Amino acid sequence: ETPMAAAPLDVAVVGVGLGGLYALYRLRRLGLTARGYEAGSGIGGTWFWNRYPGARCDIESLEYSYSFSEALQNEWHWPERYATQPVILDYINHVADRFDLRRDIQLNTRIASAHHGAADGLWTLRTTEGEVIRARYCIMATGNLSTPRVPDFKGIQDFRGKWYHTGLWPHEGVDFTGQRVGVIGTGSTAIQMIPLIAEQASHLTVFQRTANFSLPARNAPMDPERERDHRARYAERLLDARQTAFGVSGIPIPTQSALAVPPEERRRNYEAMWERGGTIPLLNCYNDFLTSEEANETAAEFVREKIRGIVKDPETAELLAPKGHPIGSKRLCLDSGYYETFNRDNVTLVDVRSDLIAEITPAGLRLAGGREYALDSIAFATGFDAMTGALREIDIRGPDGEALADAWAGGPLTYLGLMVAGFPNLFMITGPGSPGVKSQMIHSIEQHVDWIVECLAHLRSRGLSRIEPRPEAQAAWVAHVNEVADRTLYPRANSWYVGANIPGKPRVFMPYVGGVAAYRRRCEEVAAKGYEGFVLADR
Ligand code: NA7
Repeated sequence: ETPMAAAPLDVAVVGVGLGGLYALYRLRRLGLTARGYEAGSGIGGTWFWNRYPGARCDIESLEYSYSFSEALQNEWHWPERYATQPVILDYINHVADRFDLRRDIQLNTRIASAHHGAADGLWTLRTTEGEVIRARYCIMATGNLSTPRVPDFKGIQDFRGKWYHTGLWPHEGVDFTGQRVGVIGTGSTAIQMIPLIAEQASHLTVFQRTANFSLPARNAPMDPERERDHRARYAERLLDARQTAFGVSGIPIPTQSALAVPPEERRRNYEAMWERGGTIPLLNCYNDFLTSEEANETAAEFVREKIRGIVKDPETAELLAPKGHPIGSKRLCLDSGYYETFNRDNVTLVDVRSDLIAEITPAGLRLAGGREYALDSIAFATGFDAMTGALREIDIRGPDGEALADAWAGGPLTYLGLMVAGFPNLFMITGPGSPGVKSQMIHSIEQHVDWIVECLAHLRSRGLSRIEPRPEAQAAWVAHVNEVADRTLYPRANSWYVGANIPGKPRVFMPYVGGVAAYRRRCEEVAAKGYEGFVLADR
C-alpha cells in the first residue's frame, strides 16, 4: 500500500448526478481532495437511469441549467423549451468534460456503508466490492428520487412477458410495437410516457389508482429570441429566481388571493396560463392556492373542466379528473397529449382504486374483483422510495455506532436539510427538510453545495475539522418545517412527499415548503452568525 493511497480524502462525494458533479467542481477549486463515487456506469443520476419513452424535464431548459459559469451557459444550446433525458445527459457529460471533472470520479462503485470513526474522526466508506475509502467529510449526493420502487405484487416472478421500472429502463430502449402493454401508475413519469407507448403498442391499458392534475407543456423548439434574452439578462434572472418560492425566474410573485378577483377574470387568467404552458405559471397565478381550499378549488375545477373537454368518453373523463387532493398538493404534472391519448381506440383506462391490483399472473394482471388483463409487457411507473430511500440503503453510522436508519425511524430529522445531529461531517444535498424537491432542483443543488463548500472553507480557515448540528437546533428546524407545511394543503395528499407510496413508511411531510428565498436567507443567517446551531470543533 502506497502512502498516497492511504491518505484520507478531504471529501468523499457519494453519487455523481447534478449535485455530486457540482460539488466536485467547487471542492477542487477550494483546493480540497475530493472524489465522487457513482453506482452507475455513467454520471448523471436521475438523467442516467430514467430512460423511459418521453422522459423530459418539466422545468424549462433555460432555467434547468447550472448557473455557476456564464461561459457554460452561453456556449450550451438547449434545442427545445423542455429538454429530453438524452439531451440533459449530454449536458451533464459536457460539464464533466468542460471542467475536467472525470479524473475525480469513480464509476460502477456503489457505497454500501459509511461509518464515522470516533477515534480518528474520519468517515470510512465501504463499497459493495469491498473497497475502503476514508475521508474527513462526506457529502451524500444520492438523490431524492433514486430508489425505484416496484410494489410487491404477488406473482411478478412468474410473469411470462417482460416488465420494467421506469427508473431502471433498459439502455437499449424497448420496442413495444404490436404488443399489449400495461402501464401501472399515473404520476409525472407515466403521464410523460403514456402518449408515446400508445403510439407503438397494439393496445395500452393504463392502471390508475389516483388521477393526477396535468397541464400542457407546450413544448417547442427553442425560441432564439428567448434564448438571446435569457443570456443577455442572465445575472438579473438568477437574482430574480432567488426571490421566488420555486427558484424559477421570470414569474411574478403572486400578491392576490384567487378569491379576490371576479370569476371571469380568474378564468381568463387560468386560460392564459393553460395556453402559456408549464406548471409554475399556473401555480403562481394567486397567492393562496396552497393555503386555501376554496382558492385551490377554483384552479382544480378549471383543470377538471379542461379534462372533460378533451376526453370524449365521459366515464373515462370523470375517472381522469382528480378529486381526492388539492391541485398542486401532489407534484403537478406536465404533459404533451396525455389526456388526448385516452381518445385513441387502442387505449383503455382501468380504475384500480375501486378494484385493486391483486396479482401479476403469468399472462398479465388480475384485479381483486376477478377481472383479468392479458399483457405482453408491463411498465411500472410506480415511483420511488423518495427523499430518504437512497440514504437508508447505505448503512450510515455515527461515532457511537448509531444508525441513521434508526435515528430516522420516525421520519427524517435534519438541521436545514443539510446535516443530522449525531452524524458529524456528513452533509446532504437537497435532503429532507430542505426545499430541494419543491424547487427547481439545480437552483437548490447549487445553493446547497455553495453553502457546504463555504462552510468547509470556514472550518479550514480556523483550523477546525468537525461540524455537527446541535440537537436543539435540529429539533427547532424540524418543528419549523412541519409548521410551515401545516399552514398549507400539501399534507392533505397521499404523495411521495409524505412517503405515502411506501407501505410502513412513517407519514411525515419531508420537504421545506417555505420557498427557496426564505430558506436561502435562513442558511445565510446561520453562516453569518458563525454557524449558529452547529458545534464546530478541531477534531
Ligand atoms: P409517483 O409520482 O410516485 O407516481 C407513482 C404512481 O404509481 C402513482 O400514480 C401511484 O398511485 C402509482 N402506484 C404506486 N403503487 C401502486 C400500486 N400498488 N397500485 C397501483 N398504482 C400504484 O412517481 P413518478 O415516477 O411518476 O414521479 C416521481 C417524480 O419524478 C415526480 O413527482 C417528478 O418530481 C419527477 P398513487 O398516487 O400512490 O395512488
